[in-house]
Amino acid sequence: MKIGVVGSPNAGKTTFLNAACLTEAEMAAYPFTTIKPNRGTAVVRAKCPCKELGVEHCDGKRLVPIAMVDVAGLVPGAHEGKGMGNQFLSDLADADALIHVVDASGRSDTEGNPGNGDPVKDVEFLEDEIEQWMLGILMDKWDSLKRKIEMKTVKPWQAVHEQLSGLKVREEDVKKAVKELGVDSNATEKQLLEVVKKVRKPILVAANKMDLPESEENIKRLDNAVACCAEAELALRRANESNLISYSPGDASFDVGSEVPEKQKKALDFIKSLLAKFGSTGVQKAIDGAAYGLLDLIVVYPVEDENKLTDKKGRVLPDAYLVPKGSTALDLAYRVHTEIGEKFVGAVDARTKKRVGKDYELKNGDVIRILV
Ligand SMILES: Nc1nc2c(ncn2[C@@H]2O[C@H](COP(=O)(O)OP(=O)(O)OP(=O)(O)O)[C@@H](O)[C@H]2O)c(=O)[nH]1
Ligand SMILES: [Mg+2]
Repeated sequence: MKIGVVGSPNAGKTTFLNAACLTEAEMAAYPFTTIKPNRGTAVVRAKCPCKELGVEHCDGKRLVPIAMVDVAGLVPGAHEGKGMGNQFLSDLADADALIHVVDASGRSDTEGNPGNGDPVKDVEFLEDEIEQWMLGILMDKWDSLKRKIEMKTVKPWQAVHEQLSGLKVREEDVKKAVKELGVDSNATEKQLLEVVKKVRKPILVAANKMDLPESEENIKRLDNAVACCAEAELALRRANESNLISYSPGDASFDVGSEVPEKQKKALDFIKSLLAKFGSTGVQKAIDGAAYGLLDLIVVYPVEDENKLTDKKGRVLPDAYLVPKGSTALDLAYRVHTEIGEKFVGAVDARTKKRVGKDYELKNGDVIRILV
């Protein structure tokens, strides 16, 4: 599973990635600082089953890894090559969901230069860019796909899925959209755009720079956006790494140690007041929202000993995997390793100690031993 971080130049995308992944990618107060994508591993919060099952692992707050990629800023017309252009959209191809980092202060224009921006318009144009980019990929091959449909070598939904499969669209979504919209070989570009709108990568809006005074009014106009301050999250995560404070991603507060210099204390006090107002920095809330809200993921824990809940080395609940709801025991086996998937003969639910088959549908928090 992978989250793509997108948005206008200078919106704070790389700051968001660095905060989420504790990476050191270059950030700066001018547009197009990022050209090549920055990659990292963020975390999704989950409830660890250790306490419920009476084993020693953690304090019950589990941080499950998820891949993240931050790309060059997108400007209106990016799908036609404007700004840093089209090829940068392809860095998003294998992202399952997108977090759109918007500069909620409106202090930057759509090109990322100082000026008057409108975060609500940013949300609209970005959705449009993503849709036009995907439509372009579909239209590129539509003539040959059309012939295949006419010759009945593929069904219309298969043709659309084949062409968009590199973009992580879901088969069931494509089937549903193509059926609902009655797409066949005579489909118009307009009709295909409607399909793309229904199957495109889901987007969560992170209204960034909430620390700036102009943001407050704008955030009210951004429906369903997560108010966010990437800069504050980055400061807290780094201060926690240096043992200056005690902070866990997504927390509503933090404890300040005695070693903190006076100047830093002031900055931390300001962040504390932001957290009191907004509940958190919003970065973790946005990531959790993408994983659970947009992608409907669940967390499962493979083990090799269903009684001790350990792997071969005796590590308790060593791994946690994010998988789509509806995944089966066999899907999990393949996720652990292709070879484990190929040798799969069954699985054991560690809670009930009952054996389950390949089609067993995993539940959130399941602890599973795979038998090979
Ligand atoms: N006030 C404020 N500034 C922020 C916040 N997040 C990022 N910034 C600032 O915004 C500027 C741009 O940050 P980047 O993370 O480089 O932005 P980007 O979207 O990756 O920019 P490009 O790679 O150029 O597209 C920097 O000066 C950051 O310090 C925030 O939460 N609040
Ligand atoms: Mg950047």
